[in-house]
Amino acid sequence: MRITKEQITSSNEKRLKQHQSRWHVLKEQLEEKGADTNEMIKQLRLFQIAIPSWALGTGGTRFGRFPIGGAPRNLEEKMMDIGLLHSLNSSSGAISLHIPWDIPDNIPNIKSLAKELDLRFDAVNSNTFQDQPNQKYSYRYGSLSHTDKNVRNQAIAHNLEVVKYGVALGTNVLSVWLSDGAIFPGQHNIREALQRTSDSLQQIYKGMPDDFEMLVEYKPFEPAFYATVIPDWGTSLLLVNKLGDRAKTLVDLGHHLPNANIEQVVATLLSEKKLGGFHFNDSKYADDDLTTGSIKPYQLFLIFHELVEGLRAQNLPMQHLSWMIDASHNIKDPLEDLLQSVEAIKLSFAQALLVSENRLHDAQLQNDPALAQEILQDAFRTDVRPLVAEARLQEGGVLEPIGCYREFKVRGELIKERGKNAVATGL
Ligand code: PSV
Ligand code: MN
Repeated sequence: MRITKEQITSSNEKRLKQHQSRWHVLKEQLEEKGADTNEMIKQLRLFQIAIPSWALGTGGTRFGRFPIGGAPRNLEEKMMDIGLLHSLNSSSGAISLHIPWDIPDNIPNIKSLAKELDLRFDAVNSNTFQDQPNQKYSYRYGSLSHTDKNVRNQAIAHNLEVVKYGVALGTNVLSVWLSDGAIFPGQHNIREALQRTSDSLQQIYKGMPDDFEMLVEYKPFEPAFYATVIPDWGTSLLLVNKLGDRAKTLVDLGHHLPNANIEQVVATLLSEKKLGGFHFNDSKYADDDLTTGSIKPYQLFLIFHELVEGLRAQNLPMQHLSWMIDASHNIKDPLEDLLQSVEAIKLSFAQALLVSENRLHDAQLQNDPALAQEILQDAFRTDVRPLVAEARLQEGGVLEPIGCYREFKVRGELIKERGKNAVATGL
């Protein structure tokens, strides 16, 4: 299924009057405060968030799965789904592949489909946390950290193969997440497992082309419930610092112990020039992989505030980092969920753009926490939905993504095309 230009225009025409009156009020209000609304719109229009190839089906949990039908059955169909999202929100113009869940068999065809859908390839992800059919050595007891050199070499070779796919697709970022770790105390030698991981990462790093970046993701637990080898940002930073300039840390919002101050992690990594990318999602307890912004929107805003301020201070554009959603959908329609996540990310970004950095900095220098809070919360409590909608409109998307998704009966069409029992590869 494809959404046509005519569908977009006629859906926007219906909503235009109401949008314009809301946008007019907000624009005036923002400009009275000295905000440059044109610049904000420009930044919002440029901002693209990659969709992971594994987030387009209903993931379920280990207790059960409730497929909703019409799931994409192969990479082409996944790209078509992302194309649908992108025509609605004009901000999902990138796809991130997990190998071997999504191996691009016919690269020229995949590339021309991507071009047609206005998609680019974001980071490629390796997978050494599952065994694949016909794989020689098992990852049951780890991959890059394994005690057996043969297993480590197999995992290194897999990562370099993923890099090759990346090169062929035109990306230059490899994202590595390891589930390596011990489930029980004493299971492995913590010090030696870290050392072996570091050595294996060195070999991957050395084997990458000179313009390739490696992002190292951390996670405190699951599936290793006692001691994950790369459990936190400190360990990731330690490893990437040893690797070199092209190795950076990747922050997945769900990969922290409860109440961790993620915005502080972001600020610290940024100031060390070691923040490489993001996996957006939201969580109440652990790696819940819920819709971004559904649980802690204030935290998301504070993270964006650090990002906007930190990147600006270093004269770097937002595009300097890899932005991606990493979520799992248990009961919602995955495409609606992704539309909601992208919207929440853009709203937080827009609110962060509203923070008057000079005033905030003065308040900080004057040691005035009450004023600092007023400034931050003035931005956070501004309803910026018309601003984000205006940016989307100008970029060729629809005013109301979820509303149009339902109006165009996208899920129903996908079920007609692919069937009720279609299942997507991935988790
Ligand atoms: C692990 O929980 C993770 O966040 C990593 O990014 C994986 O690549 C992804 O989820 C899919 O399992
Ligand atoms: Mn992740």
